[in-house]
Parts: sequence; structure tokens; C-alpha cells
Amino acid sequence: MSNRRSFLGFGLGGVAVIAGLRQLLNVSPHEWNEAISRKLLRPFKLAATFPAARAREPRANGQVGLENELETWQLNVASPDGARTLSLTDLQAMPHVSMTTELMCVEGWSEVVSWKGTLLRNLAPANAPEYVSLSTPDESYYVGLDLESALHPQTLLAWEMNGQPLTPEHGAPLRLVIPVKYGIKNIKRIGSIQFSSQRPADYWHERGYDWYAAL
Ligand SMILES: Nc1nc2c(c(=O)[nH]1)N[C@H]1C(S)=C(S)[C@@H](COP(=O)(O)O)O[C@H]1N2
Ligand SMILES: [Mo]
Repeated sequence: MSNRRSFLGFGLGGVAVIAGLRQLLNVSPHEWNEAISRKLLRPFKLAATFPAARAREPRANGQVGLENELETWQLNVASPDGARTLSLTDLQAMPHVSMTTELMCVEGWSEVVSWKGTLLRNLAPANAPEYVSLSTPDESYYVGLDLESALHPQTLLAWEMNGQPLTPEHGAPLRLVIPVKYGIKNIKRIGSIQFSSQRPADYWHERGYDWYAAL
């Protein structure tokens, strides 16, 4: 009985301590929930993979930022350490991986797709800051990622879909594949990548979707 009472006492005290800590740190309940999901739930989760034979052509969905010429394409990568420019040949010379994962759109459809590319983490500087921002060459579509998701072992800069080079409507020459997130974060035709300490703007977050868009 006395054990149970002290347990209850600690429980209520614990709640008060957490509420007090949150006030002390001056974060809103919303920010607090985001912090919890960042630290506890997502970073270690692997998305399901499938046999390559299950792969199909996904719907070509969302064409924002895909109108530009491709001839002059290059990838600009910036971080506090400096900036550099990479060609597709440079990227294809990096270690690459293949994976078959599910692309899940917030509109309610999904498709199993095979991809080939290099991990986004291969472009990250040592001691990368907390966020990564990716945008199309014309900057009309842009995605923000938390660093844990950007460095995730299934977060891919892909140039091949189902054994073929990416077509323009699927994001040629280079797109993001991030199967721990909804389709909205899988930005097609990446023109620039920036590692930064400010939480980046995000096209669909500005239109009411959750910034993390985690599955
Ligand atoms: N540049 C760009 N990337 C984008 C979009 C877009 O409109 N523009 N739409 C997103 C959405 S909502 C989805 S579901 C996926 C669809 O990828 P797919 O067309 O290859 O199936 O691309 C994502 N990447
Ligand atoms: Mo989507």
C-alpha cells in the first residue's frame, strides 16, 4: 500500500516535472510533440522493402518545378563548410545502392518502385547542421528535412527508376526517394541541396501538411 502510494506520488510529480521543464524551455505543446517524435519515434525505423518483381510504374504525380531545360542541369550543394557543384557523372561515380520500396502519396494511392542512386548521407558534411533543404532548379518546389531523416540509410538521391534512367515527369535527372516519408517529401528534379541550421521552408507544409510528413 505504501509502495503504491509512493508510486502514484512519483507519477504525478513526474508529470509536474515534465510540464515544468517544458515551461522552463519555453516550447509550445506542438513543438514539444515534434521534439518527441524526432527523438524517439522516427530516426531508427526502416521502411519495408519488397522483391524487385513487385515494382510497378508509379503515377506521374505533381509537376511543380519540372518545366525547366535539362541540358544545363547541375547539382549545387551548400553547407557551412562551403559550396560545390556536381554533375550526374560525379554522382554516379559515388557508391550506389538499389532498393525496392513503397511510394506513398497523401492522396491515398501508393506503388512499389525500384530505385537506384547514392545515399544523401554521402553528400553530408561532417558535423552537419540540423536541417537539409532541397529545391528544384527553378525553386518552385522545395522540401525541408530533419537531419536524422536526411541521413537515414534508405534516403536516396536516385537517377534510375525500375531499371531505366528517370523520365522527366518522374524527376530526371535526379530525385529524392525517402520511403520513411510521404510522397510530398520525395522531391523530383533536385537542383540544390543545402545543409543548414534553420528549419527550411517546405512547399506542402506551407499548404497545411505536417512538416515532418512521416509515415
Ligand atoms: N518537383 C516536384 N517533386 C515532387 C512533386 C512535385 O509537384 N514537384 N510532387 C510530389 C508528390 S505529391 C508525389 S506523390 C511524388 C510522386 O512521384 P512520381 O510522380 O514519381 O510518382 O512526387 C513528389 N515530388
Ligand atoms: Mo503526393
